[in-house]
Amino acid sequence: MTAATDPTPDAPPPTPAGTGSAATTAYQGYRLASHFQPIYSLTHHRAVGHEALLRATSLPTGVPVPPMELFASFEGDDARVSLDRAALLQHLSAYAGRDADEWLFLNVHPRSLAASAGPGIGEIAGALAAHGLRPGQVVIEVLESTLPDDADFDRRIDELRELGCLVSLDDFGAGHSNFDRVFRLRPEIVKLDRSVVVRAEVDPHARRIAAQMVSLLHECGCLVLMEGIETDEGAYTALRCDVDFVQGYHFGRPAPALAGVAGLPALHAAWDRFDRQSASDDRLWQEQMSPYKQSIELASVLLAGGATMDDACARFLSQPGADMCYLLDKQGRQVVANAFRAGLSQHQLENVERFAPLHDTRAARWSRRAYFRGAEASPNIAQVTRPYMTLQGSRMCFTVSIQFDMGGRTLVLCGDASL
Ligand code: G
Ligand code: MN
Repeated sequence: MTAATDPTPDAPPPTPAGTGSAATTAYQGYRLASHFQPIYSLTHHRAVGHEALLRATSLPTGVPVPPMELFASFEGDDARVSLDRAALLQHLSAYAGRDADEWLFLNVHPRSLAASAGPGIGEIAGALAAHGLRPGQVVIEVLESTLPDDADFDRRIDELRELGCLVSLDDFGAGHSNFDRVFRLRPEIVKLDRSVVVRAEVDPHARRIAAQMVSLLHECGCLVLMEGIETDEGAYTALRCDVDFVQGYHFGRPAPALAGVAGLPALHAAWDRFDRQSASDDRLWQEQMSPYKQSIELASVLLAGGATMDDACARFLSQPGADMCYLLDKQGRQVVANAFRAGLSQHQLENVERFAPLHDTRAARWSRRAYFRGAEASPNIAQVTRPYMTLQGSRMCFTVSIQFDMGGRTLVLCGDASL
C-alpha cells in the first residue's frame, strides 16, 4: 500500500517527548507526521528496518485525517505529487539521526517519481545528507499495481539505485502479479501482499505455492518480505515459506517511536514452533513413507529376480492410497505395462475426458521428473517426492521410486499413491 491507504488503527500516541519523532510538517492546512512499523529479519532474529507511514491531522481542528482522505482532498496530479513529496521529506526528517544499520522503507507513488513536481534525485540526496542518512539506508517502495510503462520512471529508478538506495516492489501477489514487473524493476526486496499469508495460513496447497513463489523470487535475486502478519500461524507460515523478512501487527504496529525489540518475543515463539513442529512433521512424514519405500524396494528385488510387475508390486499396491506402479528405462521410457491396485485399471485412471490428449503415454519420457532424477542420484535406495497436485488437480499424491539393476539393465521402478 502507499502511504495514502492506511485505514487500520495504530499503536497509542508516543509517551514522553524524545522517544518518538519530534518532527512534523505543516502542509496546506494539515499537520503531517510519521509513524514507523518495524520489519524483522527471520534469519537475523532482529529488526532490520522500519516502514514510514504518513499520519495527518487537520491543522485547525486537530482531527486525524486518514491518508486516503488526505490525498483525495488535493485535486489534480500535481497537487498529489507535491503532497507525496512533502510526505517523503517529512519521513526523512522524522527519521533523522536514527540507527545507521537499519533500513527506512518509504512509499513513493510511481507517478511522483516520474513527474517533474516529484522529489528530484538531487533533492532526495540533499535531504538525506541534511538528515545524516546514507542512501543505502533507504528502500523506495513502489506498488506492483501502479508500475507505469514509462521511460521517465525507469530512469528515476536507475538514478535512485546509482545514488545507493534500494528498491522494493510492494503488494506483490495481490491479484495481477506479474514476474515481468520483477524483471523490469529488478527490486532488491519484494513485499508479498497480505493476501498471500492469509491464504497460505489456512490452505496447505496455497502455502506450498507461496513457498515456491518465494524460491522463484530468490532465484530472481530478490529478498522477500511477507507483510500483514497478524497471528502466530502467520509467523509460522512465513518461516515455512522461507521468507527473509516479516512485517505486521503480530510483530509491531505503526507507531511514532521505533520498536526495535518489541517484536522479538513473537519472533522467538515462531522459531520455537518451527523447530518443534518441523522436526516432528518430518519424523511423521518419514514414518508414513517408510512402508511405501520398503515395499518399492522389495518390488525392485522381486523384479530383478524375474517376478512379473503385478506380483512384484502387490505389496506396494495393497497400501492405503497406492494407485499404480510403472517401470522406466534409463531414458525415462515405460518398458512394461503398469501394475494397478486391485479394482483400478489404466482405463479408469485415464477416464478423465478433459485430459484425453494426454492419455497415450507409449512414447512418453519421464526422465525430467524429480522422482526419476532422485532415484538416479541414489541407486538402490528408495526415494520419495514431496506431495504434489495430480494433473487432474483433484488430489495430492506422492511418488516413491528406486533405481536398480535387472540383468545388466538400469531401470527405475516408481509407485504413485494419493494422500
Ligand atoms: O503494503 P504496505 O507495505 O504499504 O503496508 C503497509 C500498510 O499495511 C500500512 O497501512 C499498515 O498500517 C498496514 N499494515 C501493517 N501491518 C498490518 C497487518 O498486520 N495487517 C493489516 N491488515 N494491515 C497491516
Ligand atoms: Mn508499503
